[in-house]
Amino acid sequence: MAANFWRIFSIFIWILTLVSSSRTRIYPPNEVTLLDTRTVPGELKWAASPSEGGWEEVSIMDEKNIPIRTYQVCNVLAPNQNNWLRTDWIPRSGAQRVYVEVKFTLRDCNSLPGVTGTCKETFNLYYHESNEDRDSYIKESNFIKVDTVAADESFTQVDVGDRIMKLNTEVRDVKVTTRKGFYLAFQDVGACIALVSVRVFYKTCPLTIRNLATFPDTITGADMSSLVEVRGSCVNQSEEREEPKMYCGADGEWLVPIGGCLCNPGYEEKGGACKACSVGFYKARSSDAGCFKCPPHSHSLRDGASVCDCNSGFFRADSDPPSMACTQPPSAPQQLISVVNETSVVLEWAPPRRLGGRSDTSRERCISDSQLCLPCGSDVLFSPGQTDLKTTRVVVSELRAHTHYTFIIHARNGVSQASGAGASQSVSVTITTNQAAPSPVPSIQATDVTRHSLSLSWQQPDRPNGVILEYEVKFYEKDQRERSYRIMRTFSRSAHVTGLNPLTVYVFHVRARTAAGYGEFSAPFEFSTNSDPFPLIGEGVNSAFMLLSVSGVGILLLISAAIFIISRRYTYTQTETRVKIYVDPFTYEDPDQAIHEFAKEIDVNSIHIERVIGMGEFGEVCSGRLHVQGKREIYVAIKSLKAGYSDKQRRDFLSEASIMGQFDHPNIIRLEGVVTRCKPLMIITEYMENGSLDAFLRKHDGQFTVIQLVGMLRGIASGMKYLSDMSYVHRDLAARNILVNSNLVCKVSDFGLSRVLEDDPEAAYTTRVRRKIPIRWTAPEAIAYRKFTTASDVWSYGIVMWEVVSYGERPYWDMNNQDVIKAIEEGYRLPAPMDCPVVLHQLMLDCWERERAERPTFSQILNMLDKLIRNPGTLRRTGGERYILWILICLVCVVVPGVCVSEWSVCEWLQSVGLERYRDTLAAAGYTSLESLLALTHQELDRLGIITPTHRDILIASVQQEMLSQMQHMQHTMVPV
Ligand code: ACK
Repeated sequence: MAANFWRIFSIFIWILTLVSSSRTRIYPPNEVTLLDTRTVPGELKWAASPSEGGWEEVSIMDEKNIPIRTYQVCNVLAPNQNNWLRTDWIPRSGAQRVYVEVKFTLRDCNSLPGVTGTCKETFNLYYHESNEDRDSYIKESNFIKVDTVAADESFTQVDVGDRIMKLNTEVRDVKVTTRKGFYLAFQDVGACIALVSVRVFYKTCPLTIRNLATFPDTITGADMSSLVEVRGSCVNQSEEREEPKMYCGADGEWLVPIGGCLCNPGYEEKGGACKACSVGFYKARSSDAGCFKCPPHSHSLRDGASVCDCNSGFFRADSDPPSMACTQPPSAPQQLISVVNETSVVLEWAPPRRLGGRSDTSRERCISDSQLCLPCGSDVLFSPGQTDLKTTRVVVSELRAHTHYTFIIHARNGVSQASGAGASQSVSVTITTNQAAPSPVPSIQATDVTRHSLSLSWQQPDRPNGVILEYEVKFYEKDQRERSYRIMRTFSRSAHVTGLNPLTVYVFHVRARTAAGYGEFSAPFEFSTNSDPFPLIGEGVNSAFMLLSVSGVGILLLISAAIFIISRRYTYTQTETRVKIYVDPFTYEDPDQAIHEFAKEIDVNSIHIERVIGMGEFGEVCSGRLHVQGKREIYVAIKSLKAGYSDKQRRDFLSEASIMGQFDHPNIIRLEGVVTRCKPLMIITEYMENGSLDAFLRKHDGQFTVIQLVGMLRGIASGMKYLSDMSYVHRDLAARNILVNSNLVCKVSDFGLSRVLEDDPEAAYTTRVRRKIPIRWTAPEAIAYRKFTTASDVWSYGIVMWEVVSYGERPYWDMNNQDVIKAIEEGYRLPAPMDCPVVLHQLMLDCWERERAERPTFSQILNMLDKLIRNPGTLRRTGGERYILWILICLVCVVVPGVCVSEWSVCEWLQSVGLERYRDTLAAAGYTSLESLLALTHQELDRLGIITPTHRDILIASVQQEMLSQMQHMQHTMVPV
């Protein structure tokens, strides 16, 4: 029965072998085989236990008649089977996880006739790690079980002809990391099995190239989840772009590559390798996409070019990229024309005919004196410049007069230097300069300064450019700027200037004249005349003069009583309603919060600055246009904060806008907005065409009707009423801080707090207060103890009235601040200006009440002015009586000799008017004092034999003029209230 069984079984194996051996033995590329029984030549001779009656090695032939080794066991009838079969030692060769593929057949127990419960349908797989092949026997206890293997397919019939047997293939994996190799063992426990083949292998991620980096054949990790990090190496002719890396998975698959390499210059990627660019092509940078054709006028003669060489006659500048065509230097500029104007020359030329294929052509001009062939010095000016010109026109100025010059114009481009081309790209012209006006006088000195005169001297101009025929001296009072000036001419380099006012700063300019005409005026030089030795008020008062003053006061009292109409006191009514209160921006901790609450931020691009109109404390004041989107364009004034400001300056500067932004009144300067988000910071206000009121009035002295003047005053009063309604105290109300527009509308300006008085040139320190105060405009209580109120603004308004009616005269003329303070304390007030309606002067005097509660409010002032405008008749009565007053004074002086004492002697005065020659004549006739000369008449002059008409005029008119100017000083003290 057993022999029969084996026969059947062998046939079965044979059939099965035919089926299986028809398969090819090509392994997948990522599997490395350590053992394959089908490829072992000869017998396997594995260890078996028991050595007999258990596993048996059976050789069979495959279809190609190649013998293959199998092991079989089929002890299904006997119980308690334990048959072991062990492979030879298998070196692991670096593998960490090996796979065991077993192909086998297994007999279905049910199909075996007569078998009892001893038959099994599984076998067990074991392994044992070991460093060497030394065990010839099987030590079962060393082995670790991998798995129990069952068949997927089994056969039940030995009915070979109509049934195709299937082969079972089972794969198990084992981690082998501790020894150099291992054994495998198969344990049979009573099954009918044939091990047709056993293959042992491990997996690798096979060598690959990704992103131009080579990744080597890599054995997978020990665990199914492990990833082996592998660093790639750049392929030939490539360089690393970013470290190339890839991970090898347990299944022998590469994961996504990271980083990679780029082909070197001259090489491009083709099929995962870097191939040289062929002839006529180049690749400049490794990052370039590939090889490019050589640009125009260039070539490459060998493979692998990173740049193409220029064809002969063509060049490349250092800064030209390799992709740019090779170019040529430009040809020379053409049609050079020169136009000489005195000591400057305009050079114009046409561009070169050939630009050489480049756009960076510039003209570089050299210049030299043709005789000495020296380059021009740095004092010669070139506009727009001497080199790198992009235009074809240049103006050369500050050349020496009557000198030959040669100008060479070079056309250059980026390859001019590389090409070494020179003269062929240039054109030249020689010119001779003409006569030129003299340069300005470098400096002016003053000597012999007195109260009314000084002597000037100066150096010759650095470049006279000819014989100097004459010098011209221009001078003016600094305060007046250039509104009115005097001119003197002289042949020498000095001049004696007379007729100046005492203690006044004058500005002098000198210019020279040659046959070529006048040169430029020198820079301004400022000198001050000496002070008046006999101040009218204050310490050092001359006793005689005091007498004169006191007598004058008495007389004036009399005369004023006789001539002036005693003005009524105004009955003022208070009708103001306070609506809005001004907020002091300094109460804000953050000044920017105040500014953005009260002022609009303006986009700097909507401002077009046109010209500078003045200088403020913080920087330039300009005029310009503002065009806010959706609104019509308007003219504006732009005040800017100069660079390098401190935090305090920024705060003070912006405080003006924060204040102004709270006001909305036709007689208050309107704030358009601020620029704070970019530099310089700006304050934008409406533009006032006629500038500040004081200068405007001086410019139009005597040109307005009284009604026009009162109209201006009304505007200012209205603006001030608005400010006082808002509880804002201005503190620096003065004509210089009122702006006038083209319709003669006056608007109050110059706001700010601590800033105001620091900023005002009129502000001075007093001995009693620490802050600067514009003394002449300020009420006594504000000077004395800084009591600034609307009432002190009213005082200032009275001064502004006086400034307006006197067309910008300086209040208290040239009296010094101390004398002004003293005179006010003593009760004296400014007299009515010439032609001033009495009623206006009375209003001024009301504003200058010592007790501030007695002063009118702005509302009352406004009412008063409105009444005057409605009844212009009330304005007709003016202080023309002043003339009578003057005559009376003269009479007093004549009648009571000695009462009026002139500070000048007759002799000095005659000298000053150039009539010294009459000194003896007059002295002999008893004219020993200036006031005695007031008695001179034409008849008297006839009698004295003084007949020259101009001399007679001077003697009669000038003496009166002199006395009148002295009287003006007296009058400061002569209007007691
Ligand atoms: O007397 P002005 O011409 O008038 O010179 C000064 C100068 O700027 C410095 O303050 C003039 N100025 C100031 N604000 C304005 C304005 N809003 N419109 C016209 N001129 C102005 C001022």
